Amino acid sequence: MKSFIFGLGGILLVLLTLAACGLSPQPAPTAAPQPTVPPDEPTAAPAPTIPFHAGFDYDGDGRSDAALFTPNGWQTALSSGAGFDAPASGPWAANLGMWGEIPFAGDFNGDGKTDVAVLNWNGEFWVGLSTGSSFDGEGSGLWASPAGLWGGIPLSGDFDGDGRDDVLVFTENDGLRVGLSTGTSFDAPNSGRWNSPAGLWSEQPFTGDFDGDGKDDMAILNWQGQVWVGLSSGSGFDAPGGGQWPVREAPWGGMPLSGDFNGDGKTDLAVFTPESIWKVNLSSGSSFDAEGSGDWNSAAGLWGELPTVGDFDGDGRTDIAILNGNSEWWVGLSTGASFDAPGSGLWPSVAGTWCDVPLNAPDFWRFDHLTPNMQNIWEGRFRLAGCGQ
Ligand SMILES: [Ca+2]
Ligand SMILES: [Ca+2]
Ligand SMILES: [Ca+2]
Ligand SMILES: [Ca+2]
Repeated sequence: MKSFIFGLGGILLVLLTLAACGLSPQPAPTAAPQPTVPPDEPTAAPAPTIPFHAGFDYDGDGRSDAALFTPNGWQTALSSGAGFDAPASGPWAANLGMWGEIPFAGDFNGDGKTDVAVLNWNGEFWVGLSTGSSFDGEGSGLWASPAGLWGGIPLSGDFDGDGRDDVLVFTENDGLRVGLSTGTSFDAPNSGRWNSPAGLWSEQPFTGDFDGDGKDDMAILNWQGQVWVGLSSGSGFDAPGGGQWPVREAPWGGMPLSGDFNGDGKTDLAVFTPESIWKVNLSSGSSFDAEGSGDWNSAAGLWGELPTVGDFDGDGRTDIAILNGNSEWWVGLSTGASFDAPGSGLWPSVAGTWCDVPLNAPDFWRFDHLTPNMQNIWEGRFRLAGCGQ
């Protein structure tokens, strides 16, 4: 018995020895360790404040999109975060807008989806409410208002801070006319002429919540490179704190674009210059020279192309996008200190061709001195050089 056990032990010993020598079948080699994959970046927290212009978010998903007024109707280029080709991009049905009328955008009924409107030759406002896939939502149509005047420049903003964007018409001889939205018209109480320390015809107007109090304000850039601000009280642009604000650098001849480029809740001013430089003037609430102001690097933008703004990646900071003569969209995503965050560059798109009018921009169209290849001559209609208009 003992010898049998020893015999078994010997056999086992031999087998173990053989195994150790690699003569018995080996288990499959373990796969080489994989390079460590960093976990996905956490999704950026939503912006803490309601963005100016409701962020130009036509489908209401939290990322800004582009909308275009074209001779053949309305188009949207919806952001997916990496392209302007999200589903539902392309032509959107609407019952407003003759080519030659003046388009603008805002969330006029305050439902979180940005709408479109036109000011027509009769001084009427026609509104197309977004359904998320068209501009013919219930309530669309002619909106009554005391503010309309053909020849004026319509700008939008939530001037009384009730969550619905209103219209401001900047006129040559009739001051600033405001139409406050009721959700179905632009004639809420306090609509009419609003006083302001800012705003002479021939200057460049823009809007935004410059002091971050929840009511959108208006401002102008003048030929001296000065910026004058009219802060909204809810019934005028003459609240305390308005007047000339110090500015870092806002050269006349550039294009002023407003947005919250550093995401602090106060609307800032960027001026895109003929040298293709983005001069960013950050609002402190009482000036446009807060820390971080200066020339921002950008992955996008040559002078002569059509600059627009929006928070295209939905991180709370306003970005820039440019539609160029090849009908390409180039995007510069804000880092808070530059427009070249990862993801910037050429974005695929299903809409936006040269000569379309992109809406995400203040009015710079009427100025005919801007550039030889994009003459924005104001003769009652838009004119883009080479567009046969
Ligand atoms: Ca809306
Ligand atoms: Ca409002
Ligand atoms: Ca304000
Ligand atoms: Ca800001």
